[in-house]
Amino acid sequence: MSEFFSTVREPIAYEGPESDNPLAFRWYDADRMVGDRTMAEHLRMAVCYWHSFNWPGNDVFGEGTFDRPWLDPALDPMVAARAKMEAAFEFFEKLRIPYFCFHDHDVSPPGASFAQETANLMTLAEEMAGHMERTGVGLLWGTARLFGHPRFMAGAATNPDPAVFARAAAQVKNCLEVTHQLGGENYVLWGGREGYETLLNTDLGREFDQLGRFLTMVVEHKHAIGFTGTILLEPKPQEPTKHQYDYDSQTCYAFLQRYGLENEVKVNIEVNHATLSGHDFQHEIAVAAACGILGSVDANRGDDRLGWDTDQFPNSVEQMSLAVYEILRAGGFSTGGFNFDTKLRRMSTRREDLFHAHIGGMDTMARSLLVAHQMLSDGVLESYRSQRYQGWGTGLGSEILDGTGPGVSLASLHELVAAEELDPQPVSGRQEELENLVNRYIDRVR
Ligand code: XLS
Ligand code: NI
Ligand code: NI
Repeated sequence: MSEFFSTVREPIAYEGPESDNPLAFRWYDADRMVGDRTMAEHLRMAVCYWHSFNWPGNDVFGEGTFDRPWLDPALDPMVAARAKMEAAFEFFEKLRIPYFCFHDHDVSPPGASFAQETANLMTLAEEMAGHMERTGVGLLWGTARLFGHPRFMAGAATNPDPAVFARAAAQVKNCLEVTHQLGGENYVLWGGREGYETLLNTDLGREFDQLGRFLTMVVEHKHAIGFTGTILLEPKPQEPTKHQYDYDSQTCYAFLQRYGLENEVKVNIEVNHATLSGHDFQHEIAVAAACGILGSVDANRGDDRLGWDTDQFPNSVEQMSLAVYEILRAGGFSTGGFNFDTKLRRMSTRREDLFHAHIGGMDTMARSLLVAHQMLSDGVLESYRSQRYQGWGTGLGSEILDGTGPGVSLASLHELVAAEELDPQPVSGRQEELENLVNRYIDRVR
């Protein structure tokens, strides 16, 4: 196919913060060392196939507005999938993004039968391997679309009909194997319809067990085929269902523990899902890190005034810096990365808009990385924090934690308080001072 993004002639280059070229990076300098890794190695950014190439720009009230010729229903589906793939890889290469992510049905038409669906996916995955090899773009993660077809309207693994569970399992087997073949680094399960619309017809306990069983089978198959990537759940509280079981990171952790999967499965945290669940993004990252299940991130942003998943491109360094800080504090990504699970606004109809959107997102992540890394390496927040908890490292604190000495029971603590008339004094949390400190880093980083 001829060039699709013909107004962008060259790969996007780094030109520095003073550049006014809208088609250049001002902060993302892939090979710049930040501590012991390059920016590219820290951020491991990915473009998502679905919003960027498979969505025509429709909404519940209106039709598609975008210029995406391969979405024309009159085209043969395999021809259309190939044209889409060419355009997608042209975009990845020109943007110089190291990774992408996909759902099975983004890259391959389902066809009329399951046999057809499987054959299409295997054929197109092989062609995709060729594009990956040619461009050097890697697969951050694959996932199966278990929420689009009407058969999944009442859930996939949590469907009242076991045949739907079986169909979903078969689809995941295909997609997990393709992800493995393509060298994917993770496999994601977002439970789009694993939840309920009304409790009047729902057996919650049964559905939890079905979901636990499904995930166990996915983990077993991962080991059976030798896939060494990470299996990730993607928490989201609702939308499309009224209530989704993978509500937030802490809920996912409890679920994983209940089914004995907490050492096998991690989470893929999405910014806009975090805010929908009533948390902020930094909170979700910090909880996942504290539970040892921080896997990967879907980078985007919501709208403060809207209660749904608007999937806008991240553009707040202030917000992102704090989240990246939590990620670095936890040791950084291993198999995970930042996937732009983001979509253009429906009026952004120029082909080139996809570049502007991603350049802004990538620059936001890069600048946030610089802020977070500087704060962490200067140790300023960490020294406040360790000072605040220093009592827990020795003496009474460690005796309580170890269950020794006066820390052995409520009764022994009662004795201690009575004998010594313990009367600890409140200590300032210094929140505003710390907030000002963070702002100084945001202002100064270069
Ligand atoms: C939807 C989810 C979805 C997953 C992949 O809200 O973010 O896009 O990331 O299935
Ligand atoms: Ni997502
Ligand atoms: Ni989402």
